[in-house]
Amino acid sequence: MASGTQISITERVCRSCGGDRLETFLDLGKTPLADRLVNPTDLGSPEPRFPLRLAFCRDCSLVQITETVDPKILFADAYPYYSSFSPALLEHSRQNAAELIARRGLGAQSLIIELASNDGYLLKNYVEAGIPVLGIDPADGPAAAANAIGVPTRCAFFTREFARSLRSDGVRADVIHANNVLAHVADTNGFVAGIAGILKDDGVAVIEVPYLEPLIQHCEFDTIYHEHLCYFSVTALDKLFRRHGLFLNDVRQLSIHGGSLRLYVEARERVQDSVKAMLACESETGLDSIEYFRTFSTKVDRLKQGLLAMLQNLKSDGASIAAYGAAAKGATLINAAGIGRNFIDFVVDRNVHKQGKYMPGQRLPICAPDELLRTQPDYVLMLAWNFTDEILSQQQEYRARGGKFIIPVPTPHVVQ
Ligand code: JHZ
Ligand code: ZN
Repeated sequence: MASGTQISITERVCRSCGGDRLETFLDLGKTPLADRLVNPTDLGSPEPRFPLRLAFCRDCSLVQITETVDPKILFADAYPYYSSFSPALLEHSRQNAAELIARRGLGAQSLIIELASNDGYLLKNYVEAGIPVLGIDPADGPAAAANAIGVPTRCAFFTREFARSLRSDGVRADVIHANNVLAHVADTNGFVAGIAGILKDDGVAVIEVPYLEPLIQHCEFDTIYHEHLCYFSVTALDKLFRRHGLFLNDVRQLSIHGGSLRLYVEARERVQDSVKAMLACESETGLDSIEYFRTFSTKVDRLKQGLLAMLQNLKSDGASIAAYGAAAKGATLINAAGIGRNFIDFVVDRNVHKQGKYMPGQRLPICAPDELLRTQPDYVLMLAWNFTDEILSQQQEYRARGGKFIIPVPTPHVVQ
């Protein structure tokens, strides 16, 4: 990491509305970057750590972290996340594309753009149907993987300026996908303005974001890390899009990633009941007020302490424990709770780009999943708890031999 350049800044005003009434309600301390896995050759050097604090904007209700780490450091260099390692995500994406193709009569005359298109996991469905696509992603490894499977992808950050240059080349999209990226961009308004700039008048932006409500209700605090700058409610999103002449017309709740929203955003206002109902529900439950968030920090502490107590008991009974999923959220969990080699022998992950490296901070070694059958630890801490069903069904042999999983959220519990 380059020294001497400014690699993080602390924000004083809201990322969306620019208001200065930000109120911090959770402090996870200084943590290393969740997706910056440590190479074996770097084990001798310390990792940079950055403050991780969550705040609520009293003006527009947006929940956000207050530290912005330089995106080039977060995403561009050796970014290890490849979407295609999850069969469930691939199926979720296939269905999303198939439904839009049918509903909107997309064909050879259409253009589909995906922002943060990663390794082409979603756009490949359109390519197979003969529909022109353009992927845009700043991470060179995943972008190269997409081009290699025939998904044309430009390796770049999507910004207001980039959108302008696309538009001046005559590029305008019928559908813009942006999954799990809106929360990641430092210039939230520039990104949304860029979408407005390249969406056809009758086009739709189909955007997926993790939803704030289950994060708070199910204590999914480990999904908080420096890549995730914003944590969205429908209330905050509605305001954000309107500022750029776009309208959140339809919304669906999805179970993926611990609870997400799929947003249908258009240039023409025709707000459906789905959006009206969620706005009403959020104002009823208080998601638009700081009071709702006041107890969250205590809940997080309770979860961390409960998990540590469980691991300590198992260890003192002589149990061996591994972990599943070198997920970014896993890095937050182990670093915030202080779960290191004293508890966990190794982490397994199917992503070959992660194997052979070490989890940030706690430096747990990452191996291939067959290590579980080779060493048969007594317990496995499920760091990728959002894929629990999928992983449990893959691990039937380990479980049949007596292996058990510890699921950390919403409250730590064991499954046989
Ligand atoms: P996973 C990522 O977060 C990164 P992470 C990113 N910041 C984001 O926004 C969210 O997703 C949405 C592995 N695995 O996807 C793959 C198996 O080994 O929950 C992953 O390394 N076997 C962009 O990193 C990890 O687990 C399996 O069968 O928290 C899961 O990480 C499956 C299903 C996954 O997200
Ligand atoms: Zn705000």
